[in-house]
Amino acid sequence: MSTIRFSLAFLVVVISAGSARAESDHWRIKVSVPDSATLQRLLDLGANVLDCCPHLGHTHVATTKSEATLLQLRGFQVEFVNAMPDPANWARFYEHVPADYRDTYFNADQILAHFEGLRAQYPTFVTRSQIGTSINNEPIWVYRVGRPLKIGGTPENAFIVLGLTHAREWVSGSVVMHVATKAAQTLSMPQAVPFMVNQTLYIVPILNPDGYRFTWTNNRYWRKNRRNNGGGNFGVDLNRNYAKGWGGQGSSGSPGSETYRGTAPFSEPETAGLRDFTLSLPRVGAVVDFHNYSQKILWPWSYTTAAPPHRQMLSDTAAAVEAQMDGFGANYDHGQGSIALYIAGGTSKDWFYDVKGSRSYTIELRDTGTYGFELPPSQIRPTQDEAWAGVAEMLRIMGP
Ligand code: 0X9
Ligand code: ZN
Repeated sequence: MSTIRFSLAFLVVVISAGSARAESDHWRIKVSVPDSATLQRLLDLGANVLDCCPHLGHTHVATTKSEATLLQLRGFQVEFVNAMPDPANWARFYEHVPADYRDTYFNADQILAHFEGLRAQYPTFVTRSQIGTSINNEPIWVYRVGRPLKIGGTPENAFIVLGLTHAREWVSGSVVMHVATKAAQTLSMPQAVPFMVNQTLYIVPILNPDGYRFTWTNNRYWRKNRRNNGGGNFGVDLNRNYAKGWGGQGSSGSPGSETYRGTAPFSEPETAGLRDFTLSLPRVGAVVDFHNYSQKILWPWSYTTAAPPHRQMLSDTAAAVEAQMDGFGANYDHGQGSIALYIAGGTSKDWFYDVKGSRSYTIELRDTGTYGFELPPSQIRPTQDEAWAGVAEMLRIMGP
């Protein structure tokens, strides 16, 4: 009884403190999770938890006003963070915004149109090919940004860049547009020699097109692809579907889980297409899989806390990249994925490192949790700038 009275009093404070923002029916709240029983209760209630892998301490949850009240009535400690547009209507929220990729989020068609624009503007340096077809039959494209291939020379050193593996991590799509744009612009300048000599960027703007479209039309917080797993469950976590460490800790065998690994390594057409494309390349010197959020540059392994064979090289590279990325108002960290973040079997960076020996990274972009996946559009530009600074440094380090 006393809990309920306390909760109701607390709710009044919450609403009045946020009166300007509380007009929206959709809130982001912070729920304290002191122990695993509380966490389990929260998950059992079907709360829309915003952190990928909820942990003790506190976790962000997307709710309606009445769901927030309900949580409080059930004894959860909650705190209002900010108001949000209706997650099922995110597209409408961006409809009226002028379309510059530096200042606003682009939907799937707009992102692909941007890349097509680059291909039209820089036909010598930008080409594309299809690496696969998604579950819902959408082509998955890779854009090659580099100098024309020289027949018979040293095989080019490939640098693979991935965007939008996780559907709700929108700023990763903004960042890969910028990386492609800067690289193409720089290549086309006469003074660009020796920029990207014998190096080629292969950029997959949207690895998970079905999931990404779904975040614009149905659920802003969708993470996985759109595989129908049966029993009302959808989606495989593409970043638990790679072969290295597949099935291990930090992934789930339950089709309803946010980290569902799928029925087998590369069971998904999105990852299988990327695998085949990667294996067709003679050399892959670097890979960056862009995600958000937490401002971390993560190197292998993810699947184990054991050190990778090239630990020093991976760590030194990450430190140099971090030094470049830190100049734009955000502070990044770097570390081994399994240690600096958490153990996760079947992720991209372990597989690329394993099969190609690449300098392989997951870069978790902004922020550190204030806005999380709903990073305000005003932060797109600095996030793009720091990501390009990081990629340019990686190009310098990886060599021809
Ligand atoms: O869990 C993931 O797939 C990544 N984080 S996210 O919040 N974007 O979902 C991290 C993958 C690599 N991480 C580890 N090495 N643990
Ligand atoms: Zn992610």
